[in-house]
Amino acid sequence: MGQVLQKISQLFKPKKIKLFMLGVWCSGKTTMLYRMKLGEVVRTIPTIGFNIEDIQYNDVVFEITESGGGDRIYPLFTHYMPDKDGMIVIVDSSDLYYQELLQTTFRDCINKIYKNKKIPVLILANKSDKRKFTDKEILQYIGVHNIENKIFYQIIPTNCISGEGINEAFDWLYQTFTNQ
Ligand SMILES: Nc1nc2c(ncn2[C@@H]2O[C@H](COP(=O)(O)OP(=O)(O)O)[C@@H](O)[C@H]2O)c(=O)[nH]1
Ligand SMILES: [Mg+2]
Repeated sequence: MGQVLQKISQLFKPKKIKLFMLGVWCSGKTTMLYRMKLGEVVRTIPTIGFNIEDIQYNDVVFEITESGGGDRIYPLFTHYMPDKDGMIVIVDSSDLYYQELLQTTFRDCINKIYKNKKIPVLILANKSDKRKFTDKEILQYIGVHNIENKIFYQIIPTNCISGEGINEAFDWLYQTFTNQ
């Protein structure tokens, strides 16, 4: 009986999708995570360690992990990748800094998730209120061309302050992961 009840409750449990949010220092990771979770702008302090939040959207729960810690912690990210379903890459579209670090880390993370099935990657061109770079420049900065055969992606301009693009981002994630 217990097992039957457990199976029934699992049927009604929302599907969980695990995403890792990658972005260099100050691109807006923590602000974005809490904007997505709470619908408001929180004052951030430099993140130490990981922030992990469950965010429900329709009948799906997105578990989003982001991390601070600077360049020394980046190589460690790959250890957290094997159970992830996809990635969010967040970029400050007014300032494309630490390109090499971002490209290397992104490529290493994707290689850890990849299991012969293209990985969904949502690219947030954040700080759209101060945007200076085109989609093409942002894709080059991230190094999408290096791993195009392993991912499929969508780029969406976002602004954490006004909330622009955030519903569109969730819609894309939802459509992508429920149609798989
Ligand atoms: N103008 C503007 N500032 C933003 C936006 N998103 C985040 N910020 C600011 O960027 C700074 C760094 O954000 P934070 O979330 O701490 O970045 P993290 O280091 O990647 O976690 C903070 O001062 C945020 O308020 C945005 O869309 N537009
Ligand atoms: Mg942070």
